[in-house]
Amino acid sequence: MKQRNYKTIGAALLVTTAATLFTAAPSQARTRRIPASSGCWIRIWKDNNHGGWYQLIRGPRQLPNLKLGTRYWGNRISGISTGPRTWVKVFKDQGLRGGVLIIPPNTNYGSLKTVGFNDAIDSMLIQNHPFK
Ligand SMILES: [Ca+2]
Repeated sequence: MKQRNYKTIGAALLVTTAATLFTAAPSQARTRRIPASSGCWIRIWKDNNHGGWYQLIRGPRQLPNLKLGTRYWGNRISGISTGPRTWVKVFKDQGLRGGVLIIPPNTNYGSLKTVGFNDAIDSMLIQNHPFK
C-alpha cells in the first residue's frame, strides 16, 4: 500500500517534470528567435563619422517624413548603419519619392557623401527582407 503511494508520487513528479520541460522548451525557442527578428534596425547620425545627434530606429517601418520624436532629421542624416536583417530604401524627398538609394544589411556609412546622399535623405522604408 505504502509502496504504491510512493509510485504514484513518483509518477506525478515525472509528469510534472515532463510538463515543465515541454512548456519551457517553446519559450526558450522564442527567446532564441528574438535576436534574429530584432536584426531589423538602423542607426542614424547627424554628422559625419558617427557624430552629432544619434538615434536607433527599429523596423520594419515606413517613414514618409523624418520627424522622429522631437527631432526633425529631414536632410540632416550624414551617417547610417543597418542591422543584420535590414534593407533600407532612402529617398531624397518626403513621401517616399525622389532619388533612391538601397542600403543592404550590415552596412555602415560614416559619411553618405560618397553616395551623394549627405544631408539629402527626407523619407525612408525600413524592411526585414530585400526589396523586389
Ligand atoms: Ca548632417
